[in-house]
Amino acid sequence: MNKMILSALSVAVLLSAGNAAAATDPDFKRLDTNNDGLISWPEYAAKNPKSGRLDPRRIFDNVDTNRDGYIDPAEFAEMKRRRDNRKP
Ligand SMILES: [Ca+2]
Ligand SMILES: [Ca+2]
Repeated sequence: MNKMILSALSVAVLLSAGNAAAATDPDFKRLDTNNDGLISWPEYAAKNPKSGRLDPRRIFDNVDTNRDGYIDPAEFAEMKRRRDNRKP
């Protein structure tokens, strides 16, 4: 019994450590519609329809730096950091 609680706790700690970067970021949560902690291309595309010159697929691929097909919280935080640095 205690062992089960302990392992559940360590899983929770591991998960929160891995997603610490942006798991609580409301922008990330808005895009992660199924709440699995990753933004998939369909999730991104649903919230970012193609408009004008901006191609959401190119933006998505740009943010997905390790090319696993998902934007994780660290990649999302890095994208926001780069975007904020561009501001004057
Ligand atoms: Ca998701
Ligand atoms: Ca990725």
